[in-house]
Amino acid sequence: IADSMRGRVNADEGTLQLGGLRDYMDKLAKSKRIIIVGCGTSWHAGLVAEYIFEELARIPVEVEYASEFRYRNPIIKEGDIVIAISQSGETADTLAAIELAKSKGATIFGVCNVVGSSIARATHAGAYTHAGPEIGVASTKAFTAQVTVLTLMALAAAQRKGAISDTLFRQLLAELETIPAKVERVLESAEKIKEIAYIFTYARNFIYLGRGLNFPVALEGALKLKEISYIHAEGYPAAEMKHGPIALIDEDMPVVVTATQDSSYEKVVSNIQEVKARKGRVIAVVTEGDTHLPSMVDFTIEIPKVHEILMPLVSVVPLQLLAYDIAVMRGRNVDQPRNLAKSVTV
Ligand code: F1P
Repeated sequence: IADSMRGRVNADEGTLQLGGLRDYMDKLAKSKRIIIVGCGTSWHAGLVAEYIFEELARIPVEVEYASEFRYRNPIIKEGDIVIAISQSGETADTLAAIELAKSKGATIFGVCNVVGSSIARATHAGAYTHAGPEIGVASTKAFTAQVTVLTLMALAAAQRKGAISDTLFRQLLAELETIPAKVERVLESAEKIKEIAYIFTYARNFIYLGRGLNFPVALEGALKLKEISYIHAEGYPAAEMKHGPIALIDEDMPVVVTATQDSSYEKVVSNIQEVKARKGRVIAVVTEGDTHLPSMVDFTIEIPKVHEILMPLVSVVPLQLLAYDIAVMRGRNVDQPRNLAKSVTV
């Protein structure tokens, strides 16, 4: 995160500047619609960005799998901005989505990690995440870095169009600086997460739930478990559970719920009650000091209090660790999972 921010943020007379987007900031702030494309983890970062752009900059956002976008005939209007997110910068579906959007006149921004990659070169402008090389195939720090950069983009656009108060703008920028220390605090729970992983090492299925900004985090937690431990896992918005997945819940179903104390806390607590009433085993990610949930659920993992807008940067970490520990305990090669390639170029 620190690397993503370093060099990206230079306060010029109190205005947030993002190097690679300097000449395009007006276009971004004035855009009528943003379309975000990406695959896998990058798509999840896009879903987080949808909440943040709409909340802070009040620009409508659509998020689409690049792998689907390229196979339909999307309606692109003048002034549309397409943001393509890719860790490797080489994903074929994302590259094809860019070419399609470009041919229809959209302005393309890239959020990539690899400097000079094919996607970075195909875009009009962009911001690098500078997260360093991902050692493993499954994206982890790329997610955090992508969300950081997208948050900075949303903040810069919001400030430029006057959609955000100066107080909130400054508060979020200052809080972003505290995220690395908060992530360190989450890592202090590593032993506890390992104990939980041990108990569920041989579970056959998992459900992940979250609301608001924690919904894409639920998707990402489930994807990490699938990718590196090969356990079937599904992520859902917590409120969607009753529309189907609730039928799956019994005493053999671990349910990972991100239940941090934010605007959706009460609702998530009632979703947890629904799971417990059906004997599901709940692992809840909770805010430090929550005295209510520990007595309701089977296991809790505490994370520090974070502004709701920045929550995914912290709440994703225990889910990444849980997936990692389970995969290691199952004897999987976490860096080179079967059937996966670092960049999917076909
Ligand atoms: C997209 C992605 C990753 C995933 C795996 C396969 O890559 O789906 O999210 O973890 O590595 O590719 P990218 O476009 O972000 O490089």
